[in-house]
Amino acid sequence: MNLASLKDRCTSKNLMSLPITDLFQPFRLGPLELANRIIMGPLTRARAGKGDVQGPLNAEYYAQRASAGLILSEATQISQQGKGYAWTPGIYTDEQVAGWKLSTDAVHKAGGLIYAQLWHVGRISHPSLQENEKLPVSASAIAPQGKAFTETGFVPFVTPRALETDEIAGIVADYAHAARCAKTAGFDGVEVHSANGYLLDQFLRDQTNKRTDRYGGSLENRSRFCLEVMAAVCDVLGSDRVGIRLAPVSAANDISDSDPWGTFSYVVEQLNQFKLAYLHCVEGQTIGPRDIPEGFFVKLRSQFEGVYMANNGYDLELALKARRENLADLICFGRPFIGNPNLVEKLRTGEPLLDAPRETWYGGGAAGYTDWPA
Ligand code: 8OZ
Repeated sequence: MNLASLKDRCTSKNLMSLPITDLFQPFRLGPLELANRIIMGPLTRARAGKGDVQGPLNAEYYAQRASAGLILSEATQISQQGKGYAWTPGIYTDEQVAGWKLSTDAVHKAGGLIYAQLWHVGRISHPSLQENEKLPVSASAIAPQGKAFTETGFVPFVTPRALETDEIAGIVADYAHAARCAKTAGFDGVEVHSANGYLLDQFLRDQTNKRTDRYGGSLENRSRFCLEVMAAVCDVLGSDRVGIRLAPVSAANDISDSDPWGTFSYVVEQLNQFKLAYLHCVEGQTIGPRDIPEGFFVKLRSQFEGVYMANNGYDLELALKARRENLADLICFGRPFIGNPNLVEKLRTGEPLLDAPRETWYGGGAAGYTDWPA
């Protein structure tokens, strides 16, 4: 179904004069006026250059997609320690800031808005991606199942080193530094990536956090790191330019929790103190099925006193339903933005979407990146 066919079905004159959906209508997000409620989700594309610096090609890619209501950048590491994949960009050096400035300028020139997604992968890394081949860090010394994506291919994950209690303040400071860098680079805000089994998620969930200090054990303790990061980032940018991403029921990167509802309803309640720009949830399995416990995200959303951004497997039909039933304020589209830079227009007119093959997703150059027809 597309919007054109939906309109065809409305025969009453009255109905025709009413907007069928507000999906394509402007939306106020903190100080920003989004052109529509369609968000380009964070998409790892692994095309950064030397020093994890983005360049003109990345700027062209983002500018091509500027008709999204808001672009969320690909996950971007806050430090070398936060890196877990080959060729992902950073946002902590002057060169990285200058590189990102090309993208934010290009997006703004094209009439769009862009947030940076701040990322620390924790144990989802490998010594070959770390400074001096150090061990990756996590809440506890528990190895994830699976393989790391390095410059020489996939290699098994290693057992990470558990962070010392007194190291955590330094990582909070790294997030604040990255937020300052994002501001200097011209981003309109930042999203803290606290989902998909990366560092903050490793602290939140009880399968990966076996700590006995003030960052482990109780819900209050497991949430402490994430909330400290949010406070620090809000301090830098103002909370109305800060969002957070959670994936409460996703098992991505070998993570789980004995009580996802207990953990994440607590986290969301605590997040209310900040008055964030939004809460962004991966509903179901990351890059996988929307297998959601009954009512989970409806309840979670009702607990959050702010804008709710829904993500995972959305197509036009599901997005229209989400707005019709007011299940979400903003709808994130991820993979469809790879092959359809003008996705918003295509959804509006019903033009068929192109499906970008998996081989184009990660790594490489312009092919499969900036050469999709608009
Ligand atoms: C796919 C490939 C590499 C990274 C995430 C940042 O899961 C990612 C990611 C996804 O959030």
